[in-house]
Amino acid sequence: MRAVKLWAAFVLLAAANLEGETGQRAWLRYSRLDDAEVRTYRKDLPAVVVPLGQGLLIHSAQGELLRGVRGMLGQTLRVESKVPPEGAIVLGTLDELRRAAPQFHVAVRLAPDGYVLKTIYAGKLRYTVVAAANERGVLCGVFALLRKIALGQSIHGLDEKESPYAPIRWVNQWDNLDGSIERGYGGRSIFWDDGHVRSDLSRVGDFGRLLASLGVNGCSINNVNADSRMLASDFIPEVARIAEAFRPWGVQVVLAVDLGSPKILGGLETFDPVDPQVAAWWKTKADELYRAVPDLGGFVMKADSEGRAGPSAYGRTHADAANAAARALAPHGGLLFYRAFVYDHHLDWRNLKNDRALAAYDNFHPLDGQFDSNVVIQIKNGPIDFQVREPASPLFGGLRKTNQAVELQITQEYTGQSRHLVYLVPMWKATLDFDMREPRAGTPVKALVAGKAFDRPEGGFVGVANVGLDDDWMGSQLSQANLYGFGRLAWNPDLSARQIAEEWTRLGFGNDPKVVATVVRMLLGSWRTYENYTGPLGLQTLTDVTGNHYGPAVEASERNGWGQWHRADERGVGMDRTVATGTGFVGQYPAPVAAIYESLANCPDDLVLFFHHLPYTARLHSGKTVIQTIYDLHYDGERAASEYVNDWESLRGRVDSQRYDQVLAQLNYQAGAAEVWRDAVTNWFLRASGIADGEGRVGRYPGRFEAEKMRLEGYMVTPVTPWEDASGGQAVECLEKRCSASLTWDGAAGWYALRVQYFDQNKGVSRFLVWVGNQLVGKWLADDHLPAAKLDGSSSTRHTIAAVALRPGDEIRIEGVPDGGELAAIDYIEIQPRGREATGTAILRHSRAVRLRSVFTPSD
Ligand code: GCW
Repeated sequence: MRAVKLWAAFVLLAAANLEGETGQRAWLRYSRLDDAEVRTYRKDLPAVVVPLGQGLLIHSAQGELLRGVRGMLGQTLRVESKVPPEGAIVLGTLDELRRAAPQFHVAVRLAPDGYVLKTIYAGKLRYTVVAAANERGVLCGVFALLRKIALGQSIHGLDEKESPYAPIRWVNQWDNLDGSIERGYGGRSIFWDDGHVRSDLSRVGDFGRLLASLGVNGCSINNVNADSRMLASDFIPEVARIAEAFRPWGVQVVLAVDLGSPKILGGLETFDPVDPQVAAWWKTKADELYRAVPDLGGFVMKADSEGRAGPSAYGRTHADAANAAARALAPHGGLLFYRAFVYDHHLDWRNLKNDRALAAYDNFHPLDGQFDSNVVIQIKNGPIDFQVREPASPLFGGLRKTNQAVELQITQEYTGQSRHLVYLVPMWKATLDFDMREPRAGTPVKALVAGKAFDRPEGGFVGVANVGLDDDWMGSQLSQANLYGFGRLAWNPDLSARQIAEEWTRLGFGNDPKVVATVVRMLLGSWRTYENYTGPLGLQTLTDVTGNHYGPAVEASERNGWGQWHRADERGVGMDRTVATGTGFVGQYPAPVAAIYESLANCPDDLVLFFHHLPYTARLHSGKTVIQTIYDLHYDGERAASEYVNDWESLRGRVDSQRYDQVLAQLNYQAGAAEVWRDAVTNWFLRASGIADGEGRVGRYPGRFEAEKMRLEGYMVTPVTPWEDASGGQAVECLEKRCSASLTWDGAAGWYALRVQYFDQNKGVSRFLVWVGNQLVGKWLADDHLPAAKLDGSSSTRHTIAAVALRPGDEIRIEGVPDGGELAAIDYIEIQPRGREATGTAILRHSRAVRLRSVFTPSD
C-alpha cells in the first residue's frame, strides 16, 4: 500500500518538477520531498538549530542546514545561540559541545574532518547532534545529515560515527591563466580569465560547496604545466581572492609550481634545488604566500616530465627537487606533492625492451626514504596515462618510507571527453581494491595510498577534476557522477560503485525507482561498454596519443617516442612486458603479483595484451581467439552504446526536460561515435591480420552506400587519415559553394531510415539537405563542437532521418553547403528498413525532436 502511495507521489512530483534544470546544483538540489516523507522528517527534525561557536565553517554549516531543510521540507529552522529547553539540532566541535552541553556526554575519538550524528534524549527532549573534531567535520556532518534526508533514510534514532579513510582528499584543476583548461570539457576556467583572476568568483564558492559536501579539503587552482607567474608577488593577491572564496567551505587552495621559478621568476642564475640561494628563494616565497594565504594547502609539482624543468638539469634527484620546496612549506604546515608522472617521451620505439610503463617505478623506487615527511608522491592509477584500462601502478607497492597519494582522472580525457557516458568509479575501484600483496597479502592499493600499510603520516586521494563554467560543470550532466564518485571514494573507498551510483542518481534525479534503476544500470555498464568499442583486452585507448586523445587511430601510438605502444602487426598484438621475454615491467610488482601477470595461464583476459604479445589465433581464457574477441567486443560495445538511447528514452517525462534533452542528444551522438570506433578498429585488425570475422560482420555493411561511389556534382573524393576512420578509407568534400551526392534507390518499396554519416569539423557550420526526388526530407547544420579540424574519426558523426517512404527508381540526393573551412564532407549514407534499424525508434524520434530545428531560411 505504502509502495503504491509512494509511487503515485513520485509520478505527481515528477510532473510538477519537469521544468528545465541546468545541472548547476548538481547533487545538492534539495528538491521538495513528497508529502509523506516531508511529514516523517518534520516529525523527526527539531525546529531549532544551535550553532556552537563563531567559526566561519560553523556558519556555513548552519546556512547549509537551513537551505537544505527549506528546500526539502519547506520550513525554516529557528537559529538560537544556546541549547534551548526544547529539542534542537546542535552543531559544533566536540570541544564546543563539551562546554555548551556537558549533559550530552559525547565522547568519541574522531580523525580530523570526521563527525558523529547522534540523537540524544534529555528527559523528554530530543536533540540531533552533529559534532566533530574540527569545524570542517561539522560541515561534513551537516552535509551527511542532509544527504540522508534527500535519500529518504531515517534520521529518527541517529547514532553514526564517520571518519575519512585518509587525510588527503584533494582535487587538481589544470586551468591556465588565460582561462582555458588543459583536458577540460566543461567550459572555461572558474578561476582565471585573460591572465588574471576572474572578477566574479561566485562559481568558485559554488564549487567549494560541492567539494565540501563530499569532504574534499583541497584544490589546486592552476595547471600542473605551471606558469611561473603564479608565484609572482603582484599575483599573490589574486590567489588570495580565490582562497577567500573557498574558505567558507574548508577547501584549501593549492598551487601548481614550476621548479624553474627561482630562475625564471626570481632572477637567480640557477634553479638547482640544492643551491642555498635557491632554497632561500623558496623559503622567502613560501613565507610571502602564507602571509597572504595562511591556510594554503601547499604545492603540486610536475618536474622532468613532458618538457617541464626538472632536477636532471643539474644532475639532482627528484628528492632534491621535492625537498627544496617542501622545506620552505614545512614551517607553515604545507605539503609538497611531487608527481610520479615522469617519463622519457623520446623513447626509441625500435628497441623492444623500451617501455614507458617502467618509468615511474624506475624513477622513484630507488629514492624511497629520501623524501621529507611533508612530501607526497602523487602517482597516477596506472603505469601509463589514464588509459581505459591499466593495471595498478607497481609504484604503490614500491614506496615504504615515503608518503604517497593516488592520482585519479575525473575529467574524461581518454575516456570520451564528456561526450561518451563513462562512469569511472568501477575503474577506480579496480585499482584501489587491487591487492598489491605488499608487505603481505590483503594489502589493497587504497591502504597503501592512505599510508595505512606502512604507517605513513600523510596520504590519500587526488582527482583531476577540471570543472568549468558550463552550467553542468563537466560538459555533460552524467559526467557529474564521476566528480561525486571521486569525492565519495576519497572519503570512503569501501563504498561500492553501485552504492555511489545509486546515491548520485537519487540526489541528482530524485527517487523515482524507474529512473534510479535505469540510470544506475547505465552507469555501471558504461566503462565496460566504452572499453569494448575503444580498446579491450588491455590494448589501452586506441586513439591519437599525440593529439586530441579522442577518436580512433589504431597506429597513432606506434612508432613514436611517447611509448604507449601495443605492437600490433600482421602476426599478432600486445606489449610483451614479461620478465622472461619482454620489457621486464612485470618484475616491478611484488613477486605474488608478478606471478599473476607473468604467466599467460594466470593473466586475466582484460589485461592480457597489456602484458603479453599474442598471435591473433591464440586462445584466451574465454576459449575464443584474440582476433575474434576483438571483433566481438567491438560489436558488443557498439550495441550496448546504442541501447543507452532506448534506456534513456524510457525515462521521458520522469526527468526534467532540459537535462532529458541534453542527455538524449549526448547518448545519440555516442551511439554514432561507437559505430565509428567499432568500424575503425575492426577494419584495422581485419586488414592487419587477414583473418575474417567469424560472424561475417566486419567489412560488410548491408544498406550502406559509400559517398565516393555516388553520383557526385561538385564533391571531390578525398582519402581520410587514418584510413580506418572512414568507411572505405575515403570521403567526399565540397570545394564549391554547394555540392551534391546522389544515388538511385533500387531496393523494395517501403519505409526506411536514412542515416547520413558526415564530418563536423570545428572550422565552420556547414549545412546539409537531403532530397528524395523533389521533396526535401531532411536538413541540418553541422554545428557540434567536436575536437577535430580535419576529417577523421573525431569529426565523423551522423544524422538520422526518421522514416521515409522510398520507391524503386527514387533519386536520393544529399546536398552539402560548406562554411568557413568546413567542407560539408560525407562518408556514406545507410538506408535501413525502418523495423530493422538497430536502435529502434529512439534515434528516429530523437532526430525529429532535437536535430530538425528551424535553422534554415524559408528560401531553403
Ligand atoms: O595525460 C597527459 C595529458 C596532459 C597532462 C599530462 C599530465 C597536464 O595529456 O595534458 O598535462 O598527462 O598528467 O601531466
